[in-house]
Amino acid sequence: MSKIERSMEELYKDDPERADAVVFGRKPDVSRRGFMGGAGLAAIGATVGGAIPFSQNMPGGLMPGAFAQDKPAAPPAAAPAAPAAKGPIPLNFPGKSDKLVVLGEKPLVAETPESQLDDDTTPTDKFYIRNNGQIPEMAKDPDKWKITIDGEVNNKLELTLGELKAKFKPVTRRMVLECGGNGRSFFTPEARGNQWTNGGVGCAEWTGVRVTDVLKAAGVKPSAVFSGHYGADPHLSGDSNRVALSRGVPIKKLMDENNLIVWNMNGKPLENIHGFPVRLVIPGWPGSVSSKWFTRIWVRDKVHDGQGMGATSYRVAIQPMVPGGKPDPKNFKDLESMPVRSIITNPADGTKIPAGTREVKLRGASWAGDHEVKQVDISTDYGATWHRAQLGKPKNKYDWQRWTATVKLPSDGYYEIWTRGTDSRGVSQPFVAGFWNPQGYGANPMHRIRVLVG
Ligand SMILES: Nc1nc2c(c(=O)[nH]1)N[C@H]1C(S)=C(S)[C@@H](COP(=O)(O)O)O[C@H]1N2
Ligand SMILES: [Mo]
Repeated sequence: MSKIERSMEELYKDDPERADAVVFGRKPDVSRRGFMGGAGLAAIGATVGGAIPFSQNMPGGLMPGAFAQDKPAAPPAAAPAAPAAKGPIPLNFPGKSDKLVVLGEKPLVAETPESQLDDDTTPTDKFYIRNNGQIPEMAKDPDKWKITIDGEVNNKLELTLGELKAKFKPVTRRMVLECGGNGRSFFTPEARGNQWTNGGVGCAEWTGVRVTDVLKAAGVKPSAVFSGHYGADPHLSGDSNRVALSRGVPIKKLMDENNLIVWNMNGKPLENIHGFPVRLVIPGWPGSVSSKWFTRIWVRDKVHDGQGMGATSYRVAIQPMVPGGKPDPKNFKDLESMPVRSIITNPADGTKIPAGTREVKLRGASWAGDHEVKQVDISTDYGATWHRAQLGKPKNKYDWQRWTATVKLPSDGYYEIWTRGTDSRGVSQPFVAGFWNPQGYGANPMHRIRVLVG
């Protein structure tokens, strides 16, 4: 134990920002973005050091999370070849909020900052975007859109969306959709892929028909093992022989009655960017199985081998591997249920609160893949003590759970407020992102915000 502790202390002395990244899963460049602007430890001490009420609980030499709002960078159009833009890039896309942050432009990927996830139901303009291929042109005649269910079924189905709507009973469910890579930026060393913080998630009202009802009409054969899902978006290269994304799930998960084929999101036809005219919503598992611009479920007699299956895609290590190490291809399994996560949605990170304030009301959300969230706990003293939040019930299975809490702050000063969710099995969010894997799945460390009183 002392060996690791000593070296961590040394790291704090030599490179506090880096050490902070190791302990809290925060990237050094993210820390630098805030009010410290890259200033050294001495300046930090002078600015907030004396005013950190729980500083005795901070790991030795900890750099407080940099304070104040991140300064938005210029939108991409105004900064053509700017190397490594400083600060988040606001999204500029029709129908979407400019509070979303661009993580990638080709393909287009944007996340929702935690403080923009403060609604019970995520408004469509604030819902994150994740594409793997090109964005297809908007379908002209949605009711003629073709959907195929084939493979290990007794009756191959070829339906139009119009027929699907007429033949099966529609249901509406509020359910979380979350990218498999959500939380990836908290891994050290950096894992390959879009650097999501906690914002690859949203919880919308989805209207559509049950996948199980449609599968019953097709008659699934006993030989069925897995599904393969397809959408109409062209591959990024434009090569028509290649598929942008085609993932699937074991038959047991496919048969979950919560899986929907949806055409409405929040009571309106799907936006094109979210899969118009029809998409799958397979809740609880990586968002990549929820095909947008949905065209086909191929029921298979073996594990699906489409684009995004196998190797290290959407897969985690079976035996823990050395962070940054070389992956052994045999040591991977598919990421199935997403892990428990809780976020503080109000106040926003970096909020300044008037001097003399001794109580802060918090709001947040939590969810846990296939599981329910059992409790959410809050700490204002770097994890020394915890306070139970009031946790709401999900509206239906796979809804997220909103929570509220009131925390007392003993004096003015700099605080960090941490939230930790625990699922129905008793599994909690860890302090740091563990179980590193090359493409960065499953990182769910506690969410941490910074507030300054006075
Ligand atoms: N056809 C198609 N479906 C897709 C994708 C895609 O690239 N193509 N991306 C998937 C991934 S990785 C995620 S996380 C979700 C994102 O859905 P959203 O963009 O509506 O938020 O859609 C999934 N469905
Ligand atoms: Mo995703």
